[in-house]
Amino acid sequence: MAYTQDGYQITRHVCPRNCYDVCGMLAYVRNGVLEKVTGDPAHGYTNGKLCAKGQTYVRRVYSPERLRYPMRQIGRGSGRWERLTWEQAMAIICEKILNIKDRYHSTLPLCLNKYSGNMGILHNAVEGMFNSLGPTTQAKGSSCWSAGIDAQLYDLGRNVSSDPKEMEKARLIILWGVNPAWTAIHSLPYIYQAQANGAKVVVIDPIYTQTARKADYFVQISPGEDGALALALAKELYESGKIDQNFIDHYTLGWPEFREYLSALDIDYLAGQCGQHKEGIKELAGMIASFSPVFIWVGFGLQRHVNGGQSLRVIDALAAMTGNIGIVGGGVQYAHRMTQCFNYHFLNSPAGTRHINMNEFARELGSINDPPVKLLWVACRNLVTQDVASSMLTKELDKLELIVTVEQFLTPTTYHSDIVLPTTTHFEELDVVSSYWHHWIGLNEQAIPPFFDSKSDLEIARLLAGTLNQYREGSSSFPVNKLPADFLDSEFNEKVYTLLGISHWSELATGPRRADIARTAWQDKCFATDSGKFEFFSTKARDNGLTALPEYTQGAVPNDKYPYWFITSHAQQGLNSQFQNIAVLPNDSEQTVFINSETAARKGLMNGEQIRVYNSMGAITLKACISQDIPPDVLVCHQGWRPGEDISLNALNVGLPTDMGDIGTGYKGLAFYDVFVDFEPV
Ligand SMILES: Nc1nc2c(c(=O)[nH]1)N[C@H]1C(S)=C(S)[C@@H](COP(=O)(O)OP(=O)(O)OC[C@H]3O[C@@H](n4cnc5c(=O)[nH]c(N)nc54)[C@H](O)[C@@H]3O)O[C@H]1N2
Ligand SMILES: Nc1nc2c(c(=O)[nH]1)N[C@H]1C(S)=C(S)[C@@H](COP(=O)(O)OP(=O)(O)OC[C@H]3O[C@@H](n4cnc5c(=O)[nH]c(N)nc54)[C@H](O)[C@@H]3O)O[C@H]1N2
Ligand code: SF4
Ligand SMILES: [Mo]
Repeated sequence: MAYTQDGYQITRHVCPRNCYDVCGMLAYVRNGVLEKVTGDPAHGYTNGKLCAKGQTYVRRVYSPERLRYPMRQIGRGSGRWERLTWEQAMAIICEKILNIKDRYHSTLPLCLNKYSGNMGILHNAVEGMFNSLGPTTQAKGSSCWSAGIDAQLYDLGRNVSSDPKEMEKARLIILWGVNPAWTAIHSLPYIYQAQANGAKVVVIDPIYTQTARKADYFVQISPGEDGALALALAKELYESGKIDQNFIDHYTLGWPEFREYLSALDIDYLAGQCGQHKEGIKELAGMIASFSPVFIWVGFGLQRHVNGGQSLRVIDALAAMTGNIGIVGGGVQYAHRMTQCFNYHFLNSPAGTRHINMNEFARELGSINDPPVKLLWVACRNLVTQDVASSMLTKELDKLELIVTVEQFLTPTTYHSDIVLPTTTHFEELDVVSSYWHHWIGLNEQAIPPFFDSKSDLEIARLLAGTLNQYREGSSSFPVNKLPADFLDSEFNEKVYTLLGISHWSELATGPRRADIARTAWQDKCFATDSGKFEFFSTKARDNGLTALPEYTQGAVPNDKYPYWFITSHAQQGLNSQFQNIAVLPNDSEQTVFINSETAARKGLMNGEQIRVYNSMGAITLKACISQDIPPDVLVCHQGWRPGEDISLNALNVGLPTDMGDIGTGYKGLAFYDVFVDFEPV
């Protein structure tokens, strides 16, 4: 476990944020105080490095703004917080739970909304706690990756991806709707290595991003039109005979139908739709044909559109017809779920549990009855900044009888809550975290005692269950006497141990382990679809109301009234709504909207002026930054939350669903970037 060196106690950790990188880290503790945090050189993907956010962890742990005690707000939104003991907080919550049960003869009015603030497996204790009460109401689905997950389930049958290090062996890397220079920086060394080996890098994005600046070619695509571009490329390759007939014949299903579909397409039309010249398409097609292996990394940004799933299906098809799937250094990489093989005991919800779509949360709260939701528990979730339709959401929240939020900071969500419970960081609790991008799994040991009165989500679950049972025996079946280590024992199984090559999870204290899964996805060409082939033609998709073939589906487009896209992609110095409240990070001190220089000139707008951005959902005021990186019909803001700022970018977002998502995540995803606005100088 922990070892000592130069007077420090050193423990191992992994960053548990919802981040591609899930970095390995070492914590240096002296006299019970966390003094520094470094990257863990034993982590084979992050290799001892951390991003700027990771470097601020000591400040985050000891931030003066960190919550220390349970608190009650005297009047929601008043900002008048009263300190409570855990006993008092539990008494208020337990009395309310029992009162609601008595009034409704049901536990369904108790609702949980938990998401991705901490991705460690023991944080599922929150669901476990809820499941132990009886059938409750639980927000399910994902606001992040659903459309892309389903697209690859239709085409390939399972969510598998190659080891990111495979990029080094590519000859052409296409970074398609992904911005790793900000969102996955530890993948950059692999991209640089590929470039050093002679590979070319293409970035396809509506924005000239930091990633695009590192590329050899940049394709500035119209938002939501990746399907048009991929089909135009596919048609061009097919017509020039640059396809891999051997791969098609042996490993795919439905090529004749897809070929016929391609024949009927018009490249000029498709080029126009995605904002490209035909010559550019020919050039890129030529590169795909001559630079195998082609490694295509499709990001989450690409699929945050109403047709996002179709776009990814077409990209899969493009890779398959050119034989770029299942080869070393090639493939279409999106995200994997290969290390999600723990027991997940906490997630077994009892019969009668009412699952609601987390992407329709405000509407669901407003419409479900019989019985209605009365109590909301929020954990690992900054609902008010991260969820859509913010105004509708806060109106619905205001109708609830009790809102409990488990947090580290006073976020906009706590502003709408009655009780706030302070929670620990990953230096103060035991846990295990895996990644959806690289293949490593690591341990969070407990380095320091909990900050003031804070408790982990697991400890809070134990406490709540125990207190409820004291109030009324049999209220909760949560195993209150089990310790965190016992819970880890029951989450691990032989499959995980074999994957990691260890016999007990505590061995992870000597270093994270790479799961023993194929470095090259689909190298055996045994696909997990019903046919066992790569499916150009998917009966499953057709049965689910979609087109069987990956077809061109036009996306949502701006209109005369709201002529600009409003794209709110992920920030460099934030991780969703986290970190930007830690005031040491260099940029983004104020929410800024980036605007094309010609558009700004047309509107008589000067750099740094305040503008009002609005649509039928509402209006927000933001500082304008004039930029050459943004197309004329797009406004860009980077999502996040800074204390003292009363801005929710999602106030303008009605929350259109994506085309896919229900198979892999239970519900369709969110077309976060199909938002249309107009603006005016203030
Ligand atoms: N406009 C816009 N909105 C978006 C997106 C976008 O691109 N644009 N992206 C969407 C995507 S991809 C995602 S994944 C979601 C993410 O949405 P969330 O999952 O809500 O994201 P976070 O901001 O990472 O975390 C929420 C809160 O968890 C808290 N937290 C951290 N650790 C713990 C813990 O151990 N226990 C508890 N109880 N709380 C903890 C943090 O302080 C933070 O306030 O946002 C979505 N929202
Ligand atoms: N620094 C940092 N790192 C993060 C996060 C963070 O908030 N900050 N969040 C984490 C999480 S939860 C997630 S989901 C990932 C997200 O990370 P990414 O997968 O990189 O996704 P996004 O930032 O949503 O979008 C990536 C790019 O897609 C572009 N894009 C938007 N629409 C389109 C389109 O129609 N076509 C194409 N081709 N491109 C388009 C955007 O302009 C953006 O540059 O990052 C994770 N890592
Ligand atoms: S936020 Fe992402 S890149 Fe930064 S330390 Fe955490 S896992 Fe690593
Ligand atoms: Mo996400």
